[in-house]
Amino acid sequence: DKIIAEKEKEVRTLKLETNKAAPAHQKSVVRIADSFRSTETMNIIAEIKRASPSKGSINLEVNPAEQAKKYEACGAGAISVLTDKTFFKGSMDDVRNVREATDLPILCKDFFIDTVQIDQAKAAGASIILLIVAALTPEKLKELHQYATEQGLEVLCEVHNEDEMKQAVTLDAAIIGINNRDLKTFNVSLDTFGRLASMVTNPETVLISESGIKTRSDVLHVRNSGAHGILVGETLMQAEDLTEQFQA
Ligand code: IGP
Repeated sequence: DKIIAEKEKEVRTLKLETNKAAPAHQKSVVRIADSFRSTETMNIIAEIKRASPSKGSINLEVNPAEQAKKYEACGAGAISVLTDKTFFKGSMDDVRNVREATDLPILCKDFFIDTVQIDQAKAAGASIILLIVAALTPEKLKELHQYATEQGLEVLCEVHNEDEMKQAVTLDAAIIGINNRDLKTFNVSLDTFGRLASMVTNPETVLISESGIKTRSDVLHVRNSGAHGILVGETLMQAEDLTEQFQA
């Protein structure tokens, strides 16, 4: 709730600044709803995350463009960039810098509550936005989902319990992210993934397991429950040897 209050302030400022928005990026980028479904191996969305409310500082010195290039070289299928400033110390400039550095799909990870933020993400070069079901009313969720889709963006629809999953299924979201971390308590349980994944009936839906993934056995665990992809932040931001970490 604190996060949403902060976002509302931010959106008010953004609306005043929209005329300054840069023209949209022209790179054509693969759609993960297609690319993730057609691969046998696990798809990795590698995240640029400087800090978080649960962990504090994770890696404040990171150069997002360099980090994205390393992720790409290691075989990441997409890059996630946390742009929230207040709680995660990111910015929309991070997306712009990563877009210069790679042609991979970019997920702009923020708390989206207004279409003006979607315009901004697109202009910065993102191809996917995050919609957190827990942070939106059903009407808002539908409105933002439709708007982003019309703008040619993909939507990662994030859920972490049964009620939220029902909403994502009703929306017929093409990509559903199951967050293993409860955003209120910060508790992580990888079993959340399998429990909620079993509620999805459309075989075309791409399922992403998000948060708290650290080891090879974690990856196998969610893979066996049907994950097409994983979203990994902290483990990759703190890895001594990224190549080794990706192979694990
Ligand atoms: C990555 P981790 O535990 O690998 O650093 O988690 C990602 O799932 C996490 O950053 C995340 C997130 C979010 C952050 C998932 N959903 C919503 C902020 C808001």
